[in-house]
Amino acid sequence: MVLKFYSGPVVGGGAAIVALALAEKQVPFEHVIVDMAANKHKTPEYMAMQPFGLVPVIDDDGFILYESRAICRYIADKYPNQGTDFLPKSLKERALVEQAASIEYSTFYPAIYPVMKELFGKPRQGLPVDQATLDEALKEFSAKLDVYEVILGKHRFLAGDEFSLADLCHYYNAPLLAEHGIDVMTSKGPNVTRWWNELMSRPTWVKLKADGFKSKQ
Ligand SMILES: N[C@@H](CCC(=O)N[C@@H](CS)C(=O)NCC(=O)O)C(=O)O
Repeated sequence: MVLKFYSGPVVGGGAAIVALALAEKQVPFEHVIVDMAANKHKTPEYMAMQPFGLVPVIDDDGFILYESRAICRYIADKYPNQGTDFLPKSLKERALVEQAASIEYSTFYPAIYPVMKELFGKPRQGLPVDQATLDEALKEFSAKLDVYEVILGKHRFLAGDEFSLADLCHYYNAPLLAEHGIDVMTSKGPNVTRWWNELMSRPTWVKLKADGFKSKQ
């Protein structure tokens, strides 16, 4: 049975990285749109799959998995011999990818979250954006990118010279910044700019943004 991928209709958040992982590994899937406006992600049926009532979720022939980063790892491990090898098997290469992936989860994401909350969360709740709060959040986030500038001065991607899960996780919500006129990812320094431009022009990503979550069976 083809893998079922549940998410909202828009390429963003955890659904963006799951869709990208599926594309990189050339895995066919059926996309199931969860009507979040109608709170379908809070129904008992849906919450039996995802107890927090969040997207995304996959159903791989009855095997239910949630948490987008865990799903990406599962896809990489399940299909080692097809598509992009973004989760290496050798001990030290894998450790370096996990180190960089931990940076995304424990440093990058917590720093970008307050920016996203101010920029998107507030308007969605009908509240005005507070420019001083946004500026402060951007300043904090930007300080993390200073360290990225050093790391990316040593190699092409975050964990070395190959694209990996660590890079992939950065598609979670950072692409939304430029879409809303915030150029922090391409104004910090030459290394972050080079890396980010490479990620944004990656063919799988360009296609995903153009086509949306096309079911591929
Ligand atoms: N850590 C989870 C976070 C999932 C998450 O926050 N999903 C958001 C969309 S990106 C959601 O479902 N929001 C709906 C809600 O909060 O009701 C993951 O990466 O899968």
